[in-house]
Amino acid sequence: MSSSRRLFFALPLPDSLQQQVIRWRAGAFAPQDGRPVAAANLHLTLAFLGEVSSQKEAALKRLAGRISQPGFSLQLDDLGHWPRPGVVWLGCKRAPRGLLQLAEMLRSQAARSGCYQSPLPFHPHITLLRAAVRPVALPPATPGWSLPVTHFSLYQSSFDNGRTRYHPLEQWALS
Ligand code: 2AM
Repeated sequence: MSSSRRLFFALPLPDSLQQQVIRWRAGAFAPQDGRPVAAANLHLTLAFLGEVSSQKEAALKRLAGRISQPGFSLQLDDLGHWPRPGVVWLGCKRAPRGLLQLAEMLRSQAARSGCYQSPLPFHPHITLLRAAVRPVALPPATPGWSLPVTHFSLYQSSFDNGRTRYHPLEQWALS
């Protein structure tokens, strides 16, 4: 019987940006606003795959390796709160074409490989706080970081000892 893992494709944040984001977040939100996502878990999801068999994982990795597109940069200049899933997020006011193209390619490869894809439009975001179900006073602006995107990664999501961890499994360069 083949094992399966919970997987998603995402953009990682460089360590320096992770640290900048968590320092800013500590001053921008109150403890009761929500549960901060660990620095190492900050990412921008491109395509959520769900539970994937090892055979399907191998096929999705082969398809990801065939993606050929240039890198791009992303202005992290937007903030929002979705009370229903309880998420406070950092995103971009205008998603660059390269980001939309990459997410669309990975999502359509996933759908064709039998991974359910939400019919909701892709809304690129980095989750900052979870369990944010009550109203949150959002800061008026972000510090205006720019994320240089030179590669994308496949992550495994696991839950051990009461903690969610995202392990990067493989990455592919954009060139
Ligand atoms: P979230 O941060 O908005 O919760 C790993 O769980 C990543 O996949 C998270 O970025 C999460 O988005 C996203 N994710 C989890 N379940 C998902 C689903 N059913 N559809 C789309 N994205 C999902």
